[in-house]
Amino acid sequence: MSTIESVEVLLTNPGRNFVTVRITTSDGATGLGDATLNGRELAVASYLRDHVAPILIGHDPAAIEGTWQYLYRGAYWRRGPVTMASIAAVDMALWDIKGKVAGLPVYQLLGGAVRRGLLTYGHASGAEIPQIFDSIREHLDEGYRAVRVQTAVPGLGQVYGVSAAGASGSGRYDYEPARPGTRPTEEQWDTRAYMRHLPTVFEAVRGEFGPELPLLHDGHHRMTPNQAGQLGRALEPYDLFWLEDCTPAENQQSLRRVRDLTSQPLAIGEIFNSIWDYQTLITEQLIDYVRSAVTHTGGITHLKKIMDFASLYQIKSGFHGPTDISPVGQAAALHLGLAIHNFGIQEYMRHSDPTLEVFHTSYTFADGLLHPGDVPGLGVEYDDQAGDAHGYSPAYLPVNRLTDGTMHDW
Ligand code: EZ4
Ligand code: CO
Repeated sequence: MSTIESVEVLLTNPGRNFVTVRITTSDGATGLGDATLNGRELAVASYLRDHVAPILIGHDPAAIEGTWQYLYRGAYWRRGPVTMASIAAVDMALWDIKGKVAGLPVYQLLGGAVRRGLLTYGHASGAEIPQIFDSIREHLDEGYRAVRVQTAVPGLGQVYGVSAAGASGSGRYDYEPARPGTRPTEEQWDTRAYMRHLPTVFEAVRGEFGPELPLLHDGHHRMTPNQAGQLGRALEPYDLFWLEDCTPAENQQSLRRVRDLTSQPLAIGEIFNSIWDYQTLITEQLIDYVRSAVTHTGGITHLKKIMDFASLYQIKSGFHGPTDISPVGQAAALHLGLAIHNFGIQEYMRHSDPTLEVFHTSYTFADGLLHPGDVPGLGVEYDDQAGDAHGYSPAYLPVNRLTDGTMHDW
C-alpha cells in the first residue's frame, strides 16, 4: 500500500503571502493544497508543520474522508479558521494525488462536469462614476459576463473594495486589501454616508450598461439587519445578482430580519469555516449563495457537503475567489464548481505574473467562463525555485474605524 511519506509546508511571497502544503507518497505521487489565511499565515503554517505533518506520515493517501475525520475529530478542538484551513490544505492535496493516480481531473472524481464552464465575476471599482464605468468596461473587454461594483464614499478616504490604481484612474489593478508591513493600515467608515451614496452609483451603472449585466456588491459585514434591509430595498430597482455580507453573520438569526425587509438575493460565508456556520442560514433559506472558499472551509470534502445540504434549499455556490486564495485553492473551487448541480457563480481575479511563476496553472478563462482543465488532479504545479526566491513577509488586512475612532467591522 502507498503511504504518506512527507508533508511539506511551503511559504512564499511573490507579491503576497501564500501557504501551500505538498504531500508526497511512498509511490512518488505529489499533491498540493492551499492553506493561505490572509494576515494569519504563520499560525496555519505552524499548525500544519508542528501538529499535522508528524501525525500523517504513514497514513493511506487514498483515504480522504477518513483522514478528514481523523484531523477534525482527532484535534478535539473543532472548527476555527486555522484548523479548517489546515484540514482544507491536506484534503486538497489528497484529492490532487487521487486524481493524478487515477489519471483524471478532480472534477471527474466528483461526478463529472455538469456544465461547459463556470460563470465568473470580476472586481470593478472606482472613486467616481467615470472611473467605475471605465473599470466595468475593462472587465467586459476581458470577457467577464458579471461584475462586482465597489465605490469610494464621499467624505471618506480609502474604503473597502476600491483599488488604489482604479481610484486614481491609472488603469487596471485587481483589488488586493492586504498591505505589506508589520501592522494593519487603518480605514475610515460611516455607514449612513455609504447607504446614501451606493444607490446613486448603481442607478448610474444600470443607466450606462443596461438591464442585462449581472451586478454584484459586497457590504463587507458593516450593516445592522435593519440597515441591510433598507439598503437592499433601495437597491432593488437595479436588480443586483447579489448583496454580499450585508451584516456580520455570526448571528445567523439576524438574517431573518433582512429577509423580512428585502427580496434582494444575499450571499454570505467567506469568513465561515464549517457547515455549522450555515445551519440556520440554509435550513431557513436566509441566503441565496454560499460564499465559502475551499481553502477556508475544510477542503473539497467539506464544502461539497455544505453544497449538497444547500441544494435541498435551492441555495447555490458563489465561492470566494480573491487573490489571497492561491491558484491551488482556486483550482479546487473550479473542479468542485464544475461538478455540483447547484453552482451559481465563481469569483475570479487573475493572480499576478510573479504568483503565476510560482504556481503553474492549467485552468482557463474564456468568454467569461472559467474551466479547471483536464490535467489529472487539480492541475497546478509548484515551482520550488520561483517559490523559494520570495520568503514570507508580514502583511495585514486593514482595520476599520468609525469617524469617531470606534473600531468597526472591516
Ligand atoms: O475581504 O479576500 O469578497 N471578497 C472579499 C475579499 C476579502 C479578502 C480577505 O482576505 O470580501 O476582499
Ligand atoms: Co466579500
